[in-house]
Amino acid sequence: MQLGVDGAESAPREGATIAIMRMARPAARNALGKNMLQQTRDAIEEVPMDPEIRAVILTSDVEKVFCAGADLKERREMTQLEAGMFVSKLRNTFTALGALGTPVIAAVEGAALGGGLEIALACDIRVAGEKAIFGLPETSLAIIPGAGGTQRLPRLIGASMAKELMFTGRRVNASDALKYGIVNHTVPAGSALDKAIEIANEIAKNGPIGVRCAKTAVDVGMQTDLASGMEVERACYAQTIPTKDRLEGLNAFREKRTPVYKGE
Ligand code: CO8
Repeated sequence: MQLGVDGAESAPREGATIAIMRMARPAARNALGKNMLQQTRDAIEEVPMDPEIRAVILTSDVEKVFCAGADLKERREMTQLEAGMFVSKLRNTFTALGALGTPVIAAVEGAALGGGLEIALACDIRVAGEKAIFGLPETSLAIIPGAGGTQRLPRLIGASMAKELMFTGRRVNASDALKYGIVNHTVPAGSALDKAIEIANEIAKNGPIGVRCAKTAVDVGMQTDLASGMEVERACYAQTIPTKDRLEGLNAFREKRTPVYKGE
């Protein structure tokens, strides 16, 4: 896994950048083994250190595969204790990705299976090339999704279809994934990253504190009842009031110019 920061050509203005995390383990089709998981964790921890990052894109450098899930060969060599610790780290790493303050977009080409779908589910937005394949095949291995799949998929697409996909382990194509609501967009094969960058640039033009607060309001609110969620929204909204960016937005509107948000 490499964390790169996209350069000026795709940044909407000086300062604002988009970080791109690229999974690159072709021999194992990006299967998440111990090393790759640690690298993923390291890349995630780097993101908050750069305040200019306005969006993160998770993608693959391996042709035709996003991520083949947990490394089943390494699993074979693990003791039960090691396997338990590994799954726990997998779960925590995906949660850390989803908990980043900046929006995270998964750009999926090819197979996103098992843990490969679970890491995409931990992202805020998913974009798929039309040859992408999605599935949670864990029950075909006599286990269950253990890195958030049983919780994030039903919240995203509803319990009934999520159960069908988990119970059968069926692999679905990009157009079905769009129909079920697993992905936000399907695009021609090979252009998922371009679409993700386009969305990231749209996000990066907006006030970063506002975007962060919106993410928190949705994520925390989705875990609670409506009345509590409204209180979460109120608290998140209040965080935007004292910011310089809010005044900049109002001034830019009055002066008929594009606002320049600094995250202050
Ligand atoms: N783990 C380890 N190696 C893998 C994995 C994997 N998940 N997936 C593929 N590979 C390896 C293959 O074994 C093969 O290696 P080799 O060349 O040494 O034989 C190489 O990658 C290429 O594989 P293919 O020839 O199959 O490549 P294709 O491009 O034809 O197909 C696919 C790519 C569609 C991704 C296909 O490889 C596939 O279906 N892989 C298995 C997907 C899968 O079932 N993933 C597991 C899901 S379960 C999960 O993620 C949670 C498990 C939790 C376990 C707990 C861990 C501690």
